[in-house]
Amino acid sequence: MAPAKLKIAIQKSGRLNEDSVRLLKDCGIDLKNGVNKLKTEADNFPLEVYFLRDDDIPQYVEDAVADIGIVGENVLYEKNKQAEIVEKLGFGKCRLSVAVSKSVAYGGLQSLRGKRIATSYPGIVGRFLEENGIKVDLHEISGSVEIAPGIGLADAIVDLVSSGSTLFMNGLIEVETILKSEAALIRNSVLDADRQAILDKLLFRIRAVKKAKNNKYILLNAPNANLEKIISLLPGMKSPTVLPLAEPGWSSVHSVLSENEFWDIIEKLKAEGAQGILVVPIEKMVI
Ligand code: PRT
Ligand code: ZN
Repeated sequence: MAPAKLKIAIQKSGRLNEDSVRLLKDCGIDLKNGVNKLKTEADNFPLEVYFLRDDDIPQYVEDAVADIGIVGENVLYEKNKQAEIVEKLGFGKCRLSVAVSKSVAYGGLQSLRGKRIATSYPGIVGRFLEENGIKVDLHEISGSVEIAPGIGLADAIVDLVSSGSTLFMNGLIEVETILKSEAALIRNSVLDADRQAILDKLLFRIRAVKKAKNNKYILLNAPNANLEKIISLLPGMKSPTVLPLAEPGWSSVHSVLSENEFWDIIEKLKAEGAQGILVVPIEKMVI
């Protein structure tokens, strides 16, 4: 019998395609014959890749046509299929928000009662309004939702927002956030032992790639007199590496810093006399 392969569904083209393919590549997985097909496989990992419309991915994963998939949380929740999130992936970040014309004074959620609301997300929006006990006139439209208020089709819209420039260009302002979303790895709830083992291997790599992206490797020269203070500023994985420099009284210190605390710590290091600070990206990080 041929060895088991894990089947993954990713977006064929669109906002999540490039990052999904890059994630696999960063995990050391090389796809055969490019990506302009319906299906391909990896040369060096037991993975089969299906390229699909994002809207179809939750259904394919529920039906076990694909074992796993990469899709926006917004699509997963809208489709309401039996598929679990295994890992959030940190790209495709956006929010599903209510927006109204900037010329309207917005009086809170209750003011939407009885209003016409246009959206491509009737499932999520319907559930949200029901939970809040608000009845509206919901219009499902499949695209260009942002023009609905301007052409008199709706009083408000619910749409995905990332930079906010689409809303701004259409004279709309964001007034409520219903959902925050990012791309997520989803899975069918039942996988046989072989496929589960492949998924575990893939997840191990994905987590190492994610961790590396959020961290930087830092090298600096420190006067020995301030070494203890400088070391105390560095979180490191265990403790920093300290090596003597050729110049007496100085040491070279190496450590790992997370992106979030980066600028804050650099400033403090400089204040303690650190010099020649180098910050370099990390490709993979396994701890
Ligand atoms: O063809 P297929 O069906 O596969 O793709 P699609 O056209 O349905 O989806 P696509 O490629 O546009 O988006 C895929 C996923 O990217 C979405 O499901 C979200 O999870 C995520 N994502 C992240 C976004 C955005 N950011 C986003 N800004 N999806 C859409 N937008 C649109 C939004 O609808 C609005 O029109 O961008 C506009 C707003 O952007 P800003 O930057 O002007 O605010
Ligand atoms: Zn779609």
